[in-house]
Amino acid sequence: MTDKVALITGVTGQDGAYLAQLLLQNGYVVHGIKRRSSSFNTERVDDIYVDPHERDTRFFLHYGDLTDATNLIRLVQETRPSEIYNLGAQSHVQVSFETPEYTGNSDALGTLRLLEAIRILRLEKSVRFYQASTSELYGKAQQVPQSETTPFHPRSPYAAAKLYAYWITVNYREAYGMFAANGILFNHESPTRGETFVTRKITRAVAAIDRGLQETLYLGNIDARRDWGHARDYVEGMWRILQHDVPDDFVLATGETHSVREFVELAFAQTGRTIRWQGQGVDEVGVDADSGAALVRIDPRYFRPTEVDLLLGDASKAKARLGWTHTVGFRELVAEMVQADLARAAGGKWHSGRFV
Ligand code: NDP
Ligand code: GDR
Repeated sequence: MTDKVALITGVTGQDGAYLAQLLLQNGYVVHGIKRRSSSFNTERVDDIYVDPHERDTRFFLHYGDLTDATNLIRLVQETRPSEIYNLGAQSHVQVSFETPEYTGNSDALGTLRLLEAIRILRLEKSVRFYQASTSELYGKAQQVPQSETTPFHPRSPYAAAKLYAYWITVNYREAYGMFAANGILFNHESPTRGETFVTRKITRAVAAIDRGLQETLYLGNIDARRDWGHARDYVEGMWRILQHDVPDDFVLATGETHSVREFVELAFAQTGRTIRWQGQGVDEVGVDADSGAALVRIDPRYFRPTEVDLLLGDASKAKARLGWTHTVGFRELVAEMVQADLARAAGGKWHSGRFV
């Protein structure tokens, strides 16, 4: 057991929920910041939340927002964390083209507000700060694979906002001697991945098509390539970054890259379907090899004004210094996500990392 106290922004998101679970297992007291919403938004953490009226708990939720500086200062003051994980963000790349100002406010300035809260409360020497940085920083990278030394070239308002967050984290480390560290994480997914990210959109559609609830899956650029890992592995890496003896920046990645097209093929294969591609460009269609049904079509609405074509990470620094490596490979990830969506479609309930 430990007397460590963690504060997590974005606790209701995919990573926040996995991280809260890991830290509770490691004996931490965990405080999470959730946003006020007109409908329930705590589904991912409902299974670890215990009503404080009922029995002792080490997991607490507080209302807050990264756009509200006074709220952040008060929460840091009240919860007195030894570790802060800044995972909260408007995290959707395509949405950031529609809401660039809000994305900058929450993702860039939100990070600054949290760092300032630490400084205002004079906690620079007692708090360790983790910033959720991203492989989107590399954007139009000239170098493959991408490592901590690869130059950044952001390709979206989201990536530009995260670039500011990355550098302000480095700056507070250098200027004030804070233990402030960036995890530059490549894409990581899970059965609780947000439904509008491409992997989950695909696995949900595969399950719905299998049950006869949907006919066609519409996608954008299926030739984009990503280095996809499992969120459970990556939150372990975040924790290790803050346990390191010095604050530093680390890439977490699998070292494998696959296209959206390959993800589609593998996902449908989980339900016994083979996809044959016909046509070209926006007219390309993914056809069921047995029935001839058009299961996948291209919708240019999902094309981005500027795209990130190829991400492939080199996590050798994290391996050497943190002893971190991924454990879940691409095929296993796709299988787990499809099986989870099939179980969900059949009425299963998510509990402790699986369906029961
Ligand atoms: P999610 O979109 O699943 O979760 C984002 C979380 O941030 C949610 O809890 C959301 O709340 C919260 N949030 C959004 N806006 C605000 C705000 N203004 N104030 C406070 N909280 C806010 O993202 P992931 O869990 O996938 O990612 C976690 C972090 O890691 C993000 O910062 C993301 O940009 C970054 N990242 C993610 C990668 C990935 O592949 N998953 C890779 C690299 C970086 P609500 O539930 O109410 O929407
Ligand atoms: P990404 O994830 O932009 O890499 O950001 P996303 O799953 O949204 O897109 C991956 C690739 O798939 C292509 N694509 C589509 N994407 C979506 N969402 N919907 C579609 O229909 C579709 N069709 C094709 C995209 O063009 C893109 O190339 C994620 C987020 O979690 C960020 O917060 C994080 O920082 C990065 O990963 C690393």
